[in-house]
Amino acid sequence: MKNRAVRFGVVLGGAMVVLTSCGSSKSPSMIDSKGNEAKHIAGVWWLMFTLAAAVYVVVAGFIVYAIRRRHSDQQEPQSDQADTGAQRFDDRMIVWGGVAVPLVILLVLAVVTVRTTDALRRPERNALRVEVVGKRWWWAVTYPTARFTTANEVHLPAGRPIELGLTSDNVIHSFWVPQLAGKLDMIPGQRNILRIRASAPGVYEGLCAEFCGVQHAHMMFTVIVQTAGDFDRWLAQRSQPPLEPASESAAQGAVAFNRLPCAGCHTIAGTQANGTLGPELTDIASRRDLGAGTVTNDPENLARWITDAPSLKPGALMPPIAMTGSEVQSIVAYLESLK
Ligand code: HEC
Ligand SMILES: [Cu+2]
Repeated sequence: MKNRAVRFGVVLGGAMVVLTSCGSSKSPSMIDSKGNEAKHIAGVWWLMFTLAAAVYVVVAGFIVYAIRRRHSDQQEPQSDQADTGAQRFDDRMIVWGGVAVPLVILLVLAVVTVRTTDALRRPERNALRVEVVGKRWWWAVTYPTARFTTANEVHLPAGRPIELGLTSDNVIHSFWVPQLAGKLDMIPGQRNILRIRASAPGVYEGLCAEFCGVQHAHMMFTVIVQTAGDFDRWLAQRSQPPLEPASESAAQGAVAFNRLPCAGCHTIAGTQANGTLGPELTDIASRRDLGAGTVTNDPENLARWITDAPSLKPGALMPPIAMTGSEVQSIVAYLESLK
């Protein structure tokens, strides 16, 4: 019985370590930090983990000790004198182990947490501003310096401080890139500031961390961190409107796009399409996913998405749209040309 309890404790402890530290490419771990802010947070996490593990080991030790003592007490009852001695020991343990030590641990954690939170909020000069608005269920991303908007992908330069302005025009969302920074709520009518400095180029997964409706689970995004040079080139290229459709089919697609309801909900820079209910499509061909991480962006998924988006993302606020086969073909060709 005693052994089983101990074994259970060890297994539970081990399982918790494994569960909290596991991460895959689509669900990254916050302790695998790749940015300044995430490193601070991971530091606090490790401190908490170490202290909690120490407390766990000590408490488990006492449980084993208590079980043993009761066993031996039953076999050979102690004298009265030994009993009062044990009582005094127990009282001291309650004062130290039950009050003094927890107080010190909580105090240390409080100080470290407050100092870390403070460090994360400190404004940095010449930070690059990027505005992100939480939508249902996708992300509008704007670069005010370049007057360029995109969706569901955030390009950032490595090593440079970034000021992300976060807000929402519907319900509350929460912006979270575990490997780069802590999560921060996106609240209608308020602009919260999240500071990020990514240490190295790479692709980092982000997600909505506040339940926001039926497709909350399909509200993901990608952060693409580039070298400063690559980023500047990307931004300069994005600031230009897309080229005129080159192929016959793409040109027909552009016409169909404006005739069908698409243009009322989507913007394509340099054209008459200027709707804002759906994601900007100016650079749709260069984006990795469709529907905020729901499916890969390839011609097949694109064709299915534009005719019946809710079949891929139930509840999506883009209605199924009736089109002829050739309209679908040409619109896909047009969207594929928007790089
Ligand atoms: C009523 C508004 C509305 C109309 C009309 C509409 N869309 Fe959308 N569209 C949306 C919304 C909202 C989303 C985002 C859905 C989501 O991810 O939850 C979207 C997403 C998309 C996406 C995926 C973008 C991305 O980055 O994930 C494409 C491509 C797209 N629409 C193309 C079209 C085309 C082509 C048409 C016309 C045939 C069209 N849309 C008509 C609202 C609309
Ligand atoms: Cu959300």
